[in-house]
Amino acid sequence: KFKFWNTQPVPKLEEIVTENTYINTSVAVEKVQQEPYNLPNGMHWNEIDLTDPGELKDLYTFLSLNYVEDNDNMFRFDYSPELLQWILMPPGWQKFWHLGIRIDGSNKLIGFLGAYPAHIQVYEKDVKCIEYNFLCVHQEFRSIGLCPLLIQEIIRRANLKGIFQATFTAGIIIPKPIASCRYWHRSLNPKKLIETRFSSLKPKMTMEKTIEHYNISKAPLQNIIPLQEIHVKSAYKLLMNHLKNYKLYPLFTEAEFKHHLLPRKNVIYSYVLVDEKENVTDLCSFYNLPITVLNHSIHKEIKAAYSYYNVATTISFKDLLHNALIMAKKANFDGFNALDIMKNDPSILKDLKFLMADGFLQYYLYNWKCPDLSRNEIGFVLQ
Ligand code: JJ1
Repeated sequence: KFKFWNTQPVPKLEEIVTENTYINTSVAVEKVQQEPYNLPNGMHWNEIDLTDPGELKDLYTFLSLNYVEDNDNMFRFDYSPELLQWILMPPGWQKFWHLGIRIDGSNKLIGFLGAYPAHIQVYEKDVKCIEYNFLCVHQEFRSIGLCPLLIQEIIRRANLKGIFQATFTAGIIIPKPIASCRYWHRSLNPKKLIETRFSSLKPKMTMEKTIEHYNISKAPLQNIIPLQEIHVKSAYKLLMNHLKNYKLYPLFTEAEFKHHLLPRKNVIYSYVLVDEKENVTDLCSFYNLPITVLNHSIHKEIKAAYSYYNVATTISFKDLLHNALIMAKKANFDGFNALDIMKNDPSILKDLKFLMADGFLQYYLYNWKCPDLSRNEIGFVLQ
């Protein structure tokens, strides 16, 4: 078990870590392996140019057919092209880290791993990382060792740029998670979610009663408005100040904050409350991650919102999240998903009619070890 991971600078699953430090020391860039890893015959490495509409579409299609599914293979993530650009092209992105594997001749894309820079705080230390995401191998090319090659090649490419740590999340357990979280789900369009079997009718509940149960007011509780350029300085301060409460959080620059939080149509939705001096006092946000419904005659897609960064100071956290649900309903989302991290307490989620979902999310660091974190010590959301 874990034949590949046992060779990597990560703690063993059963290891109890007490220090917060690197595993392998950093090396001079000249000492890093200069040649790419060898791929099986008939395949080659290819950097994908996400500024090229054709290449973006190619990656989108590949992921929409081959990326993560739920444990019953009923649903698959459907990251849109705009969503992929938002995630894979933050400040400091480079094409060198948008790594594809293609078949010689046909040029068919059969593997991908994307990375981008991420500066994170881990306990008392700040760590320069790459964040990697969208590890995906075509369904017909699985179990021939392409995942280890993608990971090693992206790490080599990080090392070549002087970065020796990485962070990522996954639904599965490998050596060794630093934290383990759960997905929770709030129905906004219960009829459609039940018809697709994303959720189910509770015993003794009728469809009408269920629709009534999940009914949500159309008007926000407070005067909440979309985050705009003029709010950036103040909202940035609010978020960074709040994140200091956690043991793992991103150290965004103001430019990164703008990239991640300013609203983008069909991608990222952010709202704020402001005081009389236009200072941002509260912030909530969620992103749009559609889900493909596999093998269904009527419904093809679920429009799902995923909770992002939320900070409440003048209203309760529960009211803030309630406002987020109202704004998501207004924007026609079918459901709202949240991890039980940060202030997303199970008790608050239950009050807002969330149900615990069946998915887990594990947080990982590469070439770093630190004591385990509990869910409410995590202040970091990876899309
Ligand atoms: O969406 C997910 N699960 C759905 C139901 C799926 C149907 C059964 N497998 C869900 N719905 C809520 C109610 C549900 C009804 C049936 C019984 C349980 C409750 O929970 C899950 C999230 O919970 N999604 C996944 O499993 C996708 C993978 C999650 C890992 C993500 C990896 C991220 C990649 C790196 O960034």
